[in-house]
Amino acid sequence: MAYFYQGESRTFSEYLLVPGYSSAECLTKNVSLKTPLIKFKKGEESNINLKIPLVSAIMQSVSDDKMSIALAKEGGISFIFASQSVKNQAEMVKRVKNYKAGFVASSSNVHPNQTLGDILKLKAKTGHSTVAVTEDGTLKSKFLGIVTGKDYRVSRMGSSTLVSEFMVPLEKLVYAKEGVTLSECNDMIWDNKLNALPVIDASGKLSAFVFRKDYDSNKENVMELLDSKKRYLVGAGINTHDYEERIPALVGAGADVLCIDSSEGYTEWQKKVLTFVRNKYGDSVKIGAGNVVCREGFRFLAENGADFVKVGIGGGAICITREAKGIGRGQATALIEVVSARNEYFNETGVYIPICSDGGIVHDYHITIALAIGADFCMQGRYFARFDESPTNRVMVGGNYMKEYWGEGTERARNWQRYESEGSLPFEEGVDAYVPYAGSLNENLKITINKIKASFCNCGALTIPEFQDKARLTRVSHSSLIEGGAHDVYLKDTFGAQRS
Ligand code: MZP
Repeated sequence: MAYFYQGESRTFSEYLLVPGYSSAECLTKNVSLKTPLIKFKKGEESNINLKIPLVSAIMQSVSDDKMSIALAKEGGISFIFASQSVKNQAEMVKRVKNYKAGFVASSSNVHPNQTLGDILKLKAKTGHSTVAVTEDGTLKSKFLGIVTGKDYRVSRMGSSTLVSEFMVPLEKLVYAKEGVTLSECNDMIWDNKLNALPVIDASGKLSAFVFRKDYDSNKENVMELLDSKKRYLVGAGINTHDYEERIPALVGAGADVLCIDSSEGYTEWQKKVLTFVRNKYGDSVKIGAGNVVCREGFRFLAENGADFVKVGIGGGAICITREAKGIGRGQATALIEVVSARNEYFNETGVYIPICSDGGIVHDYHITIALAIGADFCMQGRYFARFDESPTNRVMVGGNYMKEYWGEGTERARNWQRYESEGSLPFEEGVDAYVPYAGSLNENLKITINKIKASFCNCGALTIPEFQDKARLTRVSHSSLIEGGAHDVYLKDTFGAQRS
């Protein structure tokens, strides 16, 4: 007969924190959200700590090199998506490791025979007002000049006007040569009253722009997550098919940590991947595994050498695994069970394995609830997909800006694959969707982090371990959930900033 779990499968929304005593020291500026990413022994420290308990999801629509850089600047880490060729993924990793703060690779490029109409479309899509003009419209060809908003007047020029007629050519531009330092670039920007300074390599190609608007963020950021050579930390997803080829390429490219990307982690395939890593690299390569939602799944991955374990099946915003296959578990319930298995494992072995709560975060306070339950960090997709830094298009839908967001279990994401022999599943486990565009990661993250810190203060805690020790959680009824939002009033500003 089937086994029946006692109790229902619950989500984060079904819990609230009951505040504890807060001393005068409980101020958000005193809270540290430092948290371990990979396992460590009792009495020791993890070799990799995050400065904020957030990582971005292993998804095409979320984590590329641009997102990785933006998140590492803020103290978190991205896992670059694995649903692409090994070569492309390794190149993304390399771009993060080679990134020099302040030097931005141009992603809005045209050739001189394109038109004003093309520039306007590009601007609407990317939001960029500085466009590079190159011989063939890619960064692989010679840099010829730039177009900015000052170079055209839509009311006076036809949309078929050629870029060559209104671009500012290289000979009229102030530019720097590769090898220049960021502070030299900033001086040139100030001395020449520029908004953007092109940096050109020895063969005449555009290697980067340095922007005036980035000046403040280019100053040293204490939250940056750096390796011993002062390069940003970056993670990379892997799958259980081509790992023998993909892992060496990612390790060679400089990935700091890997993670198996799979909706179901309690499998022989994951054991094979973990065994491969331990046999080939010993403990020098760090790898997370998952996803699991029960104690047995956790044990299995822990005993097979996972450096962290990811929890969550079916809770992602774009996930329909539960509908498609009837497989999954409420995220809060899954986390409660896996955290208790992790704590047991720690008491038995003295090895602490961090838990990542993956998917299903709808409101910022859900992150705090996940941490209170015992997660060490949270992986999010929908949250990050909304920002400028996510890889997807910004599009206008029904008068509002949206960003595209699709699951890894959609045909759209699976199309890259070349495992025809194994065949892709004849049904989808994810949806292709939009999320409301929310602006820059930095601005949104500031608010999220402040909310988490404020909740810590309400509970009298200044660190994650202290919070986990002191947190008191209560279940909420459906009617108390309604009581928790604005109710029985008419809201004045229904068009204000989106709540999260
Ligand atoms: P969310 O933060 O958008 O709610 O969830 C993101 C998580 O959903 C990912 O980290 C991954 O575990 C999961 N995911 C990604 N694609 C699918 C799918 O297509 C999916 N079903 O479930």
